Amino acid sequence: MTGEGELAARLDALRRQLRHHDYRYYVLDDPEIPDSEYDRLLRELQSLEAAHPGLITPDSPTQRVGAEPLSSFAEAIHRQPMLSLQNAMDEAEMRAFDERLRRALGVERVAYVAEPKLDGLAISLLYEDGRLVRGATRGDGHRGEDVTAQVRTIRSIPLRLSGEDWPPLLEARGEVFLPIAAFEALNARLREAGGKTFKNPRNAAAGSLRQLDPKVTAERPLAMFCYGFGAFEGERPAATQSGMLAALRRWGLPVSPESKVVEGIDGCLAYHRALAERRDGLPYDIDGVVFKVEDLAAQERLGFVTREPRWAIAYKYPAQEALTQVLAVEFQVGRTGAVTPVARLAPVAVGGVTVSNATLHNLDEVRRKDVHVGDTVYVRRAGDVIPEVVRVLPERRPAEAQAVTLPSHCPVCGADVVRPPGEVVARCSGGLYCPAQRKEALVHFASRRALDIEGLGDKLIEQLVDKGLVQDPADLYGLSAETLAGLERMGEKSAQNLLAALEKGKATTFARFIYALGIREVGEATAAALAGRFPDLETLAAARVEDFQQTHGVKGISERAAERLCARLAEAGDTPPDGDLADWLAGLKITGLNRTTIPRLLAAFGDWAALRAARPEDLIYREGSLVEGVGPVVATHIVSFFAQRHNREVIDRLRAAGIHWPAPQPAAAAQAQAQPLAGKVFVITGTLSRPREAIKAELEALGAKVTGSVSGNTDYVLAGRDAGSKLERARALGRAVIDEEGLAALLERR
Ligand code: 5U1
Repeated sequence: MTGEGELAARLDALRRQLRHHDYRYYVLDDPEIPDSEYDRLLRELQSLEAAHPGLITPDSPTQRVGAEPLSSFAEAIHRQPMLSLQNAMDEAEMRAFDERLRRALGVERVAYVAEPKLDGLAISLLYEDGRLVRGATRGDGHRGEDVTAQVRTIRSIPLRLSGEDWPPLLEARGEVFLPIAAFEALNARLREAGGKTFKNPRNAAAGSLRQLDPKVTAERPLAMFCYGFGAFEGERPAATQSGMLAALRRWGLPVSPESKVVEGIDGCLAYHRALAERRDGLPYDIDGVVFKVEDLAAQERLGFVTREPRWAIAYKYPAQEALTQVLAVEFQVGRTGAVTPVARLAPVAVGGVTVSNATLHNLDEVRRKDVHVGDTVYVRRAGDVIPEVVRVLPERRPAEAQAVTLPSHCPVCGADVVRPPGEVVARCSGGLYCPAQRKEALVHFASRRALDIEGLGDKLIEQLVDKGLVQDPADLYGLSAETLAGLERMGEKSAQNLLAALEKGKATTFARFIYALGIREVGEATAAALAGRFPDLETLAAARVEDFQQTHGVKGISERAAERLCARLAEAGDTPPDGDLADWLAGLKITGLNRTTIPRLLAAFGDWAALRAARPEDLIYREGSLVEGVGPVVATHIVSFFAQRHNREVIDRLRAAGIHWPAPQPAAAAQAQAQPLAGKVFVITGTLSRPREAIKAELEALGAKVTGSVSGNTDYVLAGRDAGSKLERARALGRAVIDEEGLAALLERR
């Protein structure tokens, strides 16, 4: 075989394999190979195609997402109208339907194909010569929108049919939907980003499919089940509805695994009842069961009334949404301390279940949906997920309706509730003793990277807390061998081992201890950074939010104010103005230079000479974090944690029980030793005995920062021979000026 022939064969083989594995994974939900192996095949195909772009085919598995967003959807005319379904709302209507059909067909019993009615949107897929050439929405039944590029991103829809016996032209019809878990995840993402959420999976599926940019559609894990045919050229593969569905399956199209032939009305009712039982456990929303006459010839004989076939019906389930009233809004505290608003509702039946509580997610969501106590609201439940308030009917709001406010204290333990600026979720700060967070706090405390208490796992913690033996981590150290030995799955030996592990864990490090406290957003790295920065726990506990910030310039002075001030100072010349400097500055009438900022400015840049030497960048106020990973949000969590008396009490008891760490903490001490100039800002100027770069490197290795210009933040100016303007500036700003000898002396002192 030629090289070209081999390449073509390899491309073909890879595409066939990938198609097969897509089918196993996305249609059958039964993968044959691990993801890593799939990725390997895909990468090989991608790199071959990248090297030979002329050999890329539109139905290659790499070509699902089109390159360009559309400017609008083109019209798609249906070759055969897309019909809708008649409904039965109760058993009597269902019986009447069966009765009508039996009479019309002159038979005693009708066989039906039953399958779930998915709550999604109807889509037509057109295959010509086995290749997907068009995807279209239903629209008004005659013309819809061309969503080919979007439909191609749905992984369970084959771009090319498999098997042999597909007809030259096939229009498969079915429902595109978003599984509930994907819907929940999408809404959580939107909520986190502060965006508008989708009301239900159906809206989310429609919104995702009708994206002009198919890349957006590709990010939403849409799925599809085909339930029938539209246009069809060539020989029919079967004479029954179930036979046709089997053919669709054979050609690689997704068909509901729930679809089944049932006999007569009793079969229909039994199927409907059985599926209702399982409705909440299904991974997608359904709103009923569709029954279709099994015999295609009978379907043809029955025909249509206006836009509905006589041979099919949707027997609906109770709606998943209902109207009710918000009686109160309470706040729940989760395992991680998240404080979540929950609506207490007037009990209402939703989808066959009585609902009296619904989540409101967070306070932003409450504001966005504008929920007040007393409001009439739509609640929705789907699957096993917690019911939620979907929207308010503002026109039904009573005069006495009350706005919802976040409690200042945890409803469980009374600790402060904190919501750092910019955060969506409010949290209880009583992490070490709040009963709602007890188990989580203990599991974290004992975990390997915290105090590493071997043998103290989730199950044991569960028992200890449930039996009231342990309420906070300090209680662990009061446990006796007898108490422990009395627990389930705990012998004398394991009890002894656990006590030994507790004892062993007492000798820890400062960083581990900080991490073990479970302060919100303080992970291992942040705990280590804190341990390196703070000499002891007392200092850390006493820190204020501002203490975690490093500031430059003068608070309150903006870029614009700094620039205008410098310009006026330059105009003013060397001689100080007569009278009070503060008055002179106020007289400049510069926005931002006022009674608050002028004293700060003068405190930092004392006199006329210093002020005149300042450049805008010396004056402009900026903030940064002093400790790696600790911005204002994390700082708020740290400060709030230590502000809780109960947290401090637990810490005191832990230390009284013997938890200790080397003081000063070895890492900090070692770092201090190795980096005697940590945090110091140097400027090097003039001619020195060694190359400037070498001195710079040495200073940096000792922890210093070397900058190019002298400012109010400069700690030392290392000045050599013939130093010029920088030396002058340093003097004007009152910065320490040293020579090489001075530097040597400084290092010796440290
Ligand atoms: N499962 C299923 N859903 N569904 C919707 N089958 C089905 N059939 C439909 C529709 C609108 O219509 C055909 C009977 C024409």
